[in-house]
Amino acid sequence: MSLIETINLPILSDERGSLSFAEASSHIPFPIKRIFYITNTPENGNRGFHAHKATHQVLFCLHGSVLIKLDDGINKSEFLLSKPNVGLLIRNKIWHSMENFTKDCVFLSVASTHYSEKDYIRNYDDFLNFITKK
Ligand code: T46
Repeated sequence: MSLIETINLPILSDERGSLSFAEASSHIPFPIKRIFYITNTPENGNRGFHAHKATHQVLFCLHGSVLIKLDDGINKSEFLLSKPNVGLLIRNKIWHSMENFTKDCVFLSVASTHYSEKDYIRNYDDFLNFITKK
């Protein structure tokens, strides 16, 4: 089973450039509580390797590219994020990593929660225990 759920944003291009937009609860399937972004990534760098108990996110790569790997404890999927108008939905309880960043990558996440370290599961065995417990 594929874990890939992409969101295609409108893209309005003319001689001045390209404009995309996202609205909460229509393009983004949750009320947005937070955004964060990552820049200055070393070539082929990796980040993530965790899951969230409650947070849903949509990830975007506004420039460059990054390979996103998803794992629900049974199924694994990969998606190369490389188009500024294409987002990748990561629901809660999905182990994910961001790998092979290009040096010029501009990575953006819109998230459904405020930041809390308590929402993170950073150990893979803890993740498997969390998703199998009732
Ligand atoms: C995720 C992936 C896609 C904050 O204080 N506030 C924030 O909103 C965020 C996102 C992070 N932080 C602090 C927590 C750590 O001390 O920033 C530091 C680096 O965070 P982390 O090592 O979790 O970064 P990544 O790139 O591994 O993961 C990030 C997000 O944290 C995470 O939610 O799903 O991007």
